[in-house]
Amino acid sequence: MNFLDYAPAPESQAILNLRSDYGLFIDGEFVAGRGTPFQTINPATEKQIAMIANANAADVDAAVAAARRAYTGAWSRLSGSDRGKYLFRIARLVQERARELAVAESLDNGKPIKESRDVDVPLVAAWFFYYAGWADKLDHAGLGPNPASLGVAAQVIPWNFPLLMLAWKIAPALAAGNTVVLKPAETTSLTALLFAEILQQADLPPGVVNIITGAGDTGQALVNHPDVNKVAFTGSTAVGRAIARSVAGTDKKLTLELGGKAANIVFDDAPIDQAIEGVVNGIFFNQGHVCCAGSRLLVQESIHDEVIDRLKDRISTLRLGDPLDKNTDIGAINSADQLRRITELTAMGEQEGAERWSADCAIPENGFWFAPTIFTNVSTSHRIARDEIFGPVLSVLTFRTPAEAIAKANNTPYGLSAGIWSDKGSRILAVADKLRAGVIWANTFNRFDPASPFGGYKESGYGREGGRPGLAAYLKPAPYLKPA
Ligand code: TAP
Repeated sequence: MNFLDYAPAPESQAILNLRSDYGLFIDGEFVAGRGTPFQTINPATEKQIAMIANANAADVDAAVAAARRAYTGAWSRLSGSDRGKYLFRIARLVQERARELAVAESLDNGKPIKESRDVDVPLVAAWFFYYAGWADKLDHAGLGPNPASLGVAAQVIPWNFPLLMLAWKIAPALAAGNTVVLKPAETTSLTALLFAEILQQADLPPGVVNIITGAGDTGQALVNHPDVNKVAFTGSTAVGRAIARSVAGTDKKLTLELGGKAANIVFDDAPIDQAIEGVVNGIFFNQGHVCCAGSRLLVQESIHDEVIDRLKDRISTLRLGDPLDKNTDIGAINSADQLRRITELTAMGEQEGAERWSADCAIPENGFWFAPTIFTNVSTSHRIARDEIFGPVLSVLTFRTPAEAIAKANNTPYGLSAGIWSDKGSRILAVADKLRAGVIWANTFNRFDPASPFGGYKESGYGREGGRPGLAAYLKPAPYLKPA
C-alpha cells in the first residue's frame, strides 16, 4: 500500500503537510536566503517537492553569529540536566512525528519507506535519547572533571541518511554544550527543515541549532568561517581532504567520516542462510548508498558457486520501485549525478573483464533507478573492487585461506567497516584482529547503536561518532583554563 494513499487519520488531515517553499532556519526562525533558491525533487518521479532557500556567505555569517550569541548567552551556561531535558524533548517529538518524517525522507531521498520508518527515524530518536542521558554526566566522558564545550560546531552532512546523519551530528554537540550550524546535502534538505520545526516545538533557545541549506559553496563558507570552533563532516573523501586542508593551521577541531569499500568475508563454515541475508542487506540496504556498505564480497573459493547461485536467487526476489510502497526493497537512486556515476563505474567493470549479472526487474519510466547487480571474476586491481560505487552493486572476489582473506580485505585505501561470517568464534576474533577497519560485524551487518563508536582508518577519515568517543569529539579535555 502506498503510504500517501492512506485515508487520513481522523485527528490529522494528512500525514505530511509540506510547504511549497522553505527558508533557512537561523536564530530560531525561518528566514529567506540571499542566494537563488533551488528545487528539491522526488528522485522516484523527478517531480518538484518544494523550493529550498540558498544560503550565501552573508547568510552563513548570520547563522554563525546566531550560534555564537546562543553559545555565550544561554546555552554554555545551562546545566547539563537542563540541556538533557531539551534533548529528551526533541527525541520524543521525533517519535511523535515519526510517520511524517519517514514519508518525507522517502520522498526526498528515494529510500524505501520500510527502511526510513523502521531504521532511520527510530535511530534518530535513539541518538537523541542516548545523548540526552550524557548531558549531565560529562565528567565521565573520559576527559577528566568539568570538560569544556568547544563553542560553535559547523556540521556538513551527505544525502544518504539525511535525518540520521543530522542526529549523529547534532545530538552529541548539544549534549556537550556546543551550538550548531548544520548544512544538509543539496538534494536532501527537506527533513532537516522539518527537524527545524521540531526544534521550535521543543522551545530550544533561538540560535542553538541553525540549519542553512545550499550547495557545496555554502558548506565551504561554513567550514571556513573564522568563528567556528569545530568542524564535523560526513561525505566523500575528496571533499573531506579539501576540508582538512582548509582547517589545517587553525585551532578548529575536526572529525571526518568519509568513504568506504568494506569487505564482507564469508568462510566455508558460515551459517549460510544468514550469510546470504547479511550479504544482501550489506550491499542493497538503502540502494547501497551507505559508506559502510559491504560492497566487496570475499567468499571462500570452495563455496563460491553455491553462494553466487543462492545470492542470485535471493536478489531476484527483491522488489524495486515506489519508495512509498511498504513492499519495496530497492528504492530510487538519489540523483541523476549519482546514477551517472554508478552507470560509469559498472560499465568500467565490464570493460575490465568482470562478469556482470543484474536482476531482471522492471525499471520505472521516470526517476533514477539501478537494478541490483553482482560482478563475479573480479580482481583486486579492478576499479569496481577499489572505488566506492555508492550504489546497489556487489563485487565478488574469492580467497582460499584466512591470510589471503585478510590481505584482500585490507587491500583498499579505505578502512571504515568489514563483516566476517563463520561458525568459529576463534576464527572471527583472529581475523577481526588483523582487519584495518573501524567497525567489524560478526555474523551480521549494518547494525547501528548510539552507544557504539563509528568511524574509520586511512582514507575513511578520523574521529569517532557515537558512544563516549562521539561525545569527546565535542569537548576540550579538562582542566580547561579560560584565557585571561
Ligand atoms: P560530497 O560532495 O562529499 O557531499 C557531502 C556534503 O558536503 C554535502 O552537504 C555537500 O553539499 C557538501 N560539500 C560539497 N563540497 C563541499 C566543500 N568544498 N566544502 C564543504 N562542503 C562541501 O558527496 P557527494 O557529492 O554527495 O557524493 C559523492 C560521492 O561521495 C559519492 O558517490 C560517494 O562515493 C561519496 N559519499 C560518501 C558518503 C559517506 S557517508 N561516506 C556520503 C555521501 C557521498 P552538496 O550536497 O550540496 O554538494
